[in-house]
Amino acid sequence: MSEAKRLFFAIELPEATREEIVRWRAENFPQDAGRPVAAANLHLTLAFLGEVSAQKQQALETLAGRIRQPGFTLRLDDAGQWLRSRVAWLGCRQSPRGLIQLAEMLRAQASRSGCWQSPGPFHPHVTLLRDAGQAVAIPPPGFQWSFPVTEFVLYESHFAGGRLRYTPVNRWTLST
Ligand code: 3AM
Repeated sequence: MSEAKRLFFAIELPEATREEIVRWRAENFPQDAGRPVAAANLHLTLAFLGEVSAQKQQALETLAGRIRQPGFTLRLDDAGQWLRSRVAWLGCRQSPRGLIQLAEMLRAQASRSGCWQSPGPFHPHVTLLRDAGQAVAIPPPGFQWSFPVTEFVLYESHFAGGRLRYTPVNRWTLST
């Protein structure tokens, strides 16, 4: 029997955007503010699934493939910190309807399939720093990254070579 995998659905950020964000982060957050998330790992989580068996993964992928909705534009123009979870993040001042709809759909499918259920409402964000246990100065407004979201991705989270890696295992196009 194959081992369970730690999985989550997310939106992938374009590589150029990830690189720009990393540069901006280095210029705008003090080095001791927290542990920076690697550029390759910057993403926006839609639904965390926890440890999932191969059989359940197959069922979730089938359900994900049934989602029919148009793409949307994501504009990352907000930043903040959650002290309780010790993260600093990027987000949207106004979340697109399509983003909320997609996350809601995936979370409901996961919950119906008996996966781990995310507590509370969906707070769309891209984690920038972890272990940010002390209040950090949030960069002033004026930054913005905008990009079209035309697909969503199923990622596996795993440790390899002493590092946390997020590997895409499947992706689905958003279309009407
Ligand atoms: O990108 P963020 O940080 O929002 O925090 C984890 C990361 O989301 C989250 O899943 C994403 C990929 O690991 N995550 C990890 N464990 C979690 C849990 N038990 C979790 N989200 C909710 N509950």
